[in-house]
Amino acid sequence: MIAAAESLLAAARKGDTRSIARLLTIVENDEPGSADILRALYPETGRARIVGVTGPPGGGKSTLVSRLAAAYRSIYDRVAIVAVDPSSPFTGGAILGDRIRMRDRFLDEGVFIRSMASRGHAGGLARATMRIVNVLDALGTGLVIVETVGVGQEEVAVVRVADTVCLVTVPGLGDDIQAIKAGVLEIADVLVVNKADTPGADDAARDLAQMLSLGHGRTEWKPPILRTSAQDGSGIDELVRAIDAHATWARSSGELEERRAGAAREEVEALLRDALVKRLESRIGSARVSDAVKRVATRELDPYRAVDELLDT
Ligand SMILES: Nc1nc2c(ncn2[C@@H]2O[C@H](COP(=O)(O)OP(=O)(O)OP(=O)(O)O)[C@@H](O)[C@H]2O)c(=O)[nH]1
Ligand SMILES: [Mg+2]
Repeated sequence: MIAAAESLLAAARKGDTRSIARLLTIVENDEPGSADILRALYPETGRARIVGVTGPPGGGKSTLVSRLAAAYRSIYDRVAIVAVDPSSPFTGGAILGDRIRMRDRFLDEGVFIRSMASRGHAGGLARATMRIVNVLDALGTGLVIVETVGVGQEEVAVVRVADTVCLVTVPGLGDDIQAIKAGVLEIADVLVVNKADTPGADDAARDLAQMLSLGHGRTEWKPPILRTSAQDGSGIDELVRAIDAHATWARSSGELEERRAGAAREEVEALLRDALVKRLESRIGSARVSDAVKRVATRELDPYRAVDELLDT
């Protein structure tokens, strides 16, 4: 391992927040040294619980996540929040402001907050998130809560790595609630109607129950539907109990093992693909690859033939 990464790791293990932040930046962006760091830490991963929180923008996810983190601090010495912010970390002033407010309101030094940009990660957002979670896990974080906006495929992929996925909706979405249906409802283990202090929470819960009844559960787990107000804190204890109940079920049913095996397979296959492409390109020669790409672009060659020809060399 390069010396800089080694000393960073040593400082991070002692709990130095700046070193932890730097370490996370290296693995998030897959900078030089990233693979070495993850290699060194991997044997110590797999201990942290991972809870995913997703849902439409502005639904109160960050507020709810802060409440959850505060509640779980009675069990875990260290809790981390990893928030995938749709805006850039440099322009996301409002979000950062929110987070500082929340830290003041609910959180103590035992909670580590990390924001990630939602774009620009080599190999995808879900893998970058998983690298961050692994580092936090190895550094002794008992629980990592991952927050993403549940809109795109990539965001859904992010929370799929969680042991328990919470889908947060709000009253008054009306027909818009259909928008969250695709992909997200299928992976939700716990459904939350947040802002239950505002009108329409019963309707929202009923709509969710109806949507659930249409789907065919992949497992025998029946996602409970809870009402919370992250603002005043009501329903948070029940939510914690529901998340814990799912975690207990996931452990005993083999679901947890299956999810973790799925994540491990995806990571190994992704690395294998990267390595194979690199190795093949260097064997074939990048000039030949570029030439084939050019001929595909000008319709002289179809992409299937191009690959056949390149592999034949
Ligand atoms: N009335 C009410 N307002 C809430 C509740 N929870 C959050 N809010 C407010 O809703 C707004 C959005 O809250 P956030 O926690 O930032 O929501 P978010 O889902 O994280 O938002 P994005 O990350 O931007 O998608 C804030 O003004 C919160 O104060 C709640 O339970 N009731
Ligand atoms: Mg948020």
